Amino acid sequence: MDPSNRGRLLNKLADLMERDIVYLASLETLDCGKSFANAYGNIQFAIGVARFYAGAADKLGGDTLPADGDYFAYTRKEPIGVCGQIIPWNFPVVLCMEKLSPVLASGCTCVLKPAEQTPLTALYIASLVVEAGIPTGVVNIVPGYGETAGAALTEHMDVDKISFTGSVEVGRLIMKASGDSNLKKVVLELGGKSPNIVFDDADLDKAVECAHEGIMVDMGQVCCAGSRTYVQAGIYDEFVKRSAERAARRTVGSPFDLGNENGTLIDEIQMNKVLDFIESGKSQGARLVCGGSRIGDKGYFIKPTVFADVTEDMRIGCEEIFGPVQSIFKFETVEEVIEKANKTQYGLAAAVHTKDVERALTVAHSVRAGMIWVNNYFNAQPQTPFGGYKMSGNGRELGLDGLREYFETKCVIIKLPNRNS
Ligand code: TXE
Repeated sequence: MDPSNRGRLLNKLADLMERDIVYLASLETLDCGKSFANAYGNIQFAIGVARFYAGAADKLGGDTLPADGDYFAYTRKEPIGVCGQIIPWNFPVVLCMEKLSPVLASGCTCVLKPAEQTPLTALYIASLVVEAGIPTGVVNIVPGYGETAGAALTEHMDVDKISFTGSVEVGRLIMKASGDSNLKKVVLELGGKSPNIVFDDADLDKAVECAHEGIMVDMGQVCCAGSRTYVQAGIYDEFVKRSAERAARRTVGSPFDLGNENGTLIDEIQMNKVLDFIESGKSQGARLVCGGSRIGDKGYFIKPTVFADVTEDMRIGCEEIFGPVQSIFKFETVEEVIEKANKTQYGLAAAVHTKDVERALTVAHSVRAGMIWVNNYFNAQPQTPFGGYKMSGNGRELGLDGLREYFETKCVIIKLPNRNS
């Protein structure tokens, strides 16, 4: 199919998602427990991703190369082929469209496996794929469990690429499965322990709010959550006090009630994992200043929790919690905080809050992470590449970098009768 036609079909899919946005957002809320407002915002973002890649479908080409001698050389961008795509439960529609859109734009095909906890929206999107007129067989959505359906994709000899978002443990299994089968290309988007650094000169109100949202949104079940809040000594006590007050005000309850900022965690397993981290924070000497327990005994609601005086050797200071738990650390100097920020196996995101542009850039360029936010947290756009350093993964999604991951580069070298002919 012509690239411009692929773009048209992708735009048609985006139109249909826009038409059914309330239904999709309701399904998403029902399935994963995130607030309806967030689910709605997520789907708007996913539609933006589809439109970005629809526009890009006929834009990425190869190069002509300055070859030496009597040769003419150029590159072609060819679609990789069949892509296995495995997604988790925290952003089902966003991740579905982050993976489907470049497949359609590039001319690949895919088999996408949603998470076992949240298959509903991907299945509904499958019906919209049909309605949009995307040819049968191009997009295949296959719900199932990880160890069976997911593993089958990673081991398959006819799958050319796996794009995976999920845990580090499963990321390792996927790399191994690739090595044991056909060495398929693997792109991984894994976890994080992202530092959110606040200097003395930052706008305190904005920084407190930003750090709060950076860890509490979607109950903290976000790979790039700001799960280590580093605060400079001069404002530390005031920052801790205001963060505790803000967390105490955060509304938690039915995700369909528009007055609630947080809904429920995904399931009992995740809730118990987070409660276990909270207990470890208490027993390892962090200072609990807000929350610290489950809400009631029905559903999987956890009180927004804030620990102060956290250090990197505590479990809550170095492991991914994936829950509404803010960990606040104290620091004195730029050099010290850069060293601490980098002292992690992860490298997904980081943020710095300061009015000093030189300091902001020093931190931005010294922290080894794929996304750095200055005086904001979480701003991701369809145009901006997203992905991690170190054990947060490899490859990129979103932006043109994300699209390039779906192509092979073929180089054609032609012998000419004469130099410069
Ligand atoms: O992830 P899994 P889980 C982190 C977070 C969370 C932890 C566990 O810390 O607490 O991981 O969550 C499929 N072969 N993140 O258990 O198991 C599975 O079916 C192929 C961070 O839900 O990694 C699902 O579709 N596939 C993360 C997907 O992998 C397999 C988001 C993710 O599940 C498989 C989610 C296998 N052997 C959790 N086993 C992020 N980066 O945002 C499982 N799967």
